Amino acid sequence: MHIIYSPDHHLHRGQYEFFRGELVPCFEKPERADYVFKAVSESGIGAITAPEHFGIEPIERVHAPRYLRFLERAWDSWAALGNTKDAIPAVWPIRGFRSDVEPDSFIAQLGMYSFDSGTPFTSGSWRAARLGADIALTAQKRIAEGARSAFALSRPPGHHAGADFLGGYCFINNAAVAAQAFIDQGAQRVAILDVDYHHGNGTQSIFYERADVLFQSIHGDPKTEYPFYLGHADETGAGAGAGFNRNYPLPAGSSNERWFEALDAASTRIASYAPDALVVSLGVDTYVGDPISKFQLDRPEYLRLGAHIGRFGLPTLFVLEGGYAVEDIGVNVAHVLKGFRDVAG
Ligand code: 6XA
Ligand code: ZN
Repeated sequence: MHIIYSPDHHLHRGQYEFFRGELVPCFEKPERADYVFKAVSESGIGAITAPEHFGIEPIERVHAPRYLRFLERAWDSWAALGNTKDAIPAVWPIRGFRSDVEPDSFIAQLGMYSFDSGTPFTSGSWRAARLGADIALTAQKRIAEGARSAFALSRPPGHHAGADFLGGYCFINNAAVAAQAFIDQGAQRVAILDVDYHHGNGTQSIFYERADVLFQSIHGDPKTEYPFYLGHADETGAGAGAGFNRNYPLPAGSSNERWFEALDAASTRIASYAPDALVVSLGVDTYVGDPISKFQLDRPEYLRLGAHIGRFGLPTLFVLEGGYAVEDIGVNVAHVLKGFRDVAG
């Protein structure tokens, strides 16, 4: 398995996020990827190499250019207002407000391009997010060159980022960028399987009206779990994409048995779709010890998940998403990859 990594994810280091009424140190922190790097290094799952650089074009295939320009300039705009701390939005154009008029104020723009207050933007966020996309694209390239599998070991994560919005610690949707790259290079169908605890609302929204990318997500029921407003079972795609989106919302606290039943249902759909490639949004915040999530997966389940994915027999690109039990996420990710490798070679 090819593993793509750069230590420059450290460029993105948010200080605080709002959590239950107070500012707390960010859950999404550089140590997460450091622990994953350590675990995959020690496991010998595959060679770890640096990303190549692909420019902005493959990112513009899934994100609006004006949103990317906003992100590129965001830190300078924020700093020009005399700010030195992280940029955090505090006002949003909710129903009845106008979002078709681009405001001049950076504060207003930040609210327009965000859906939560939990995603601090720092001086290095744009460079780290770009690097994350390069890591996903390098992993995708390895598979396009014939590799069976690759792992994009990057942060910040991506699956909450939509075509023109950030949130949930995500700025650029790495899984979507990689899936689109497969399509642009000739794939007819790509499946995305999102196993993070949280619904991949950004990925869903990017591909919702398309049949060439099947999106499936197993996650905490959005009636009680973040991101709350998307991820219900009746969201099945629209227009040409009708039938190509499937959500498996599970109650917080669901058993592992129930989680694997959802995985079986998603697997049946993947088999009938017969994709050319599979992208896995690999969050391990499904872990029993995760501080912000409520499923119960543990080491044996991560091995089982990896082996299950290996049995699809597909070219497979793993992209790192969430997981906040910092010292455990490395081992948990390595277990998924080991389980996969034991089956897929
Ligand atoms: C609210 C929780 C954000 C969860 C982000 C995540 N600040 N997404 O792990 O997969
Ligand atoms: Zn998550």
